[in-house]
Amino acid sequence: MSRLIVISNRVTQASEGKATGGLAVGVHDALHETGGVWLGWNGEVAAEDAPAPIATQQRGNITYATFPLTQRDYDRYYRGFSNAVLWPTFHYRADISRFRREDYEGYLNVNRDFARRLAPLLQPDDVIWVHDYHLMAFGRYCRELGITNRIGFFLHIPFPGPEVFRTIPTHRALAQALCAYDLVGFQTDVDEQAFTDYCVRCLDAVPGAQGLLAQGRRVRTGTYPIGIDPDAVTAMSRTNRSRQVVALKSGLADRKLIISVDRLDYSKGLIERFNAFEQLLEHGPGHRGAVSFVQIAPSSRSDVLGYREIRRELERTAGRINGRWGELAWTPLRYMNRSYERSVLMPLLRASQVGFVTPLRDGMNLVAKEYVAAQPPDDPGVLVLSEFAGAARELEGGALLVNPYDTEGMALALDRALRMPLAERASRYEVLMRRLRAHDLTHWRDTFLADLQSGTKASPQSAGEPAALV
Ligand code: ADQ
Repeated sequence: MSRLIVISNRVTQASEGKATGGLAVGVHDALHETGGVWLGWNGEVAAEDAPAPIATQQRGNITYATFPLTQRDYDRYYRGFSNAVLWPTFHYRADISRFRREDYEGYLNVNRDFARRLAPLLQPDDVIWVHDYHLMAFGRYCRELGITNRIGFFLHIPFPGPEVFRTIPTHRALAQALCAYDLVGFQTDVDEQAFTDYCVRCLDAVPGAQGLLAQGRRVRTGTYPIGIDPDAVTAMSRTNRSRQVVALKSGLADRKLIISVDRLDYSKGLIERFNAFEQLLEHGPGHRGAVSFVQIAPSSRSDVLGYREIRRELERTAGRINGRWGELAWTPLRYMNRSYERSVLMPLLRASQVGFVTPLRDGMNLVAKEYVAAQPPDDPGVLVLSEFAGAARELEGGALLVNPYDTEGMALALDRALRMPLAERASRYEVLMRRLRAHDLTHWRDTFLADLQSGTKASPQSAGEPAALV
């Protein structure tokens, strides 16, 4: 069996207790089975401006190959092009994108640097799996270095419609760079179609049974919705011995609980959600004093422009809602700008009657899936889910789908969820669990890697002409 090499912006080591998210867990599982290397940034910014050497650490059959970024790379590649251009634009927020040529050049430099660091570690049969928007140009640089191994790329976030993608001044070079991969995977068929449409319209690509013929080579595309390990989530949700969970339950008394868990980000639709909760109170007097809403949203990327403003706006809105509706014995909305361990989060999801997951745009949204798996089968809660989360494609029919731009519609869905009879909740839960099991994390990993390995290996001739990226 080939060795697996995983490349991602950040490398997290499970044994240090940091690997909490879907990507980290999925990558660890994949690597444990085949053995291999995980290469990427160690999360630190080096004091010196010269690139630091790779530090390798062997744990079992996995080699962690990590390095710090220089301050300049961090500013341009990470804070700049990745998180101030690609992240907003791919979430349909071209209006807040801040394109600067030097950031784009920094992005390319780091992508090239990742490829150069990988080259000496490679063996001929290694299969390379690259993750996410930080590394769209990595494959192209590997080809320039003469690397012919199979290289697959998976995009964890949405791929925007062609007209939105075109707002990035270097859109063409980015899409051309993606065509250097053997397989480009997306969360949903909508994302895959958007990429194909762009390539056909702007790169004169020709779609066919074997993938897109673009830039003188074939690139295959596919849809691989990322999943969770439902049984692991269920098991973790049952161990609610934590002090915080006990305190929350006793504070709630007999009140119902609506819960939301996100990273603090403008794509997650937090303000819209707060406003919908307020409408529920305004138009449903029966809910006043009878339901509490807990929003957990720790800051992420707080040094990227715009994030501090969202935090302030959320604090203002939460304060206003509590000031208007709160009573001495009841705080309607509790907004917590801090993170909790998964061992606390999963029991919290289980303790709530409604999971309120309403991003304005999301690649998948694993919290939606975790909410379902954390429910007690004999008295499950209801998932209220944005139709613009990738997860909605799979969870339609079981979750109550809402449009996050429709405040009234979201309030009505909350009302319906809070009053839903047990029989309907149980049958929706059954439907959802069947889907989560059929498309779990193992399925995601195995289908992507099987497709990557089944394709024809790139030959130096088919690696295509390296095109200028600037
Ligand atoms: P994220 O935007 O981080 O991920 P999401 O999928 O919801 O969003 O969460 C990933 C993981 O982080 C989940 O396991 C979740 O439990 C955890 N998490 C989220 N908020 C947390 C919090 N407040 N405290 C602790 N843990 C928290 C990106 C894309 C998503 C895509 C994933 C995986 O934006 O659309 O689903 O990658 O592909």
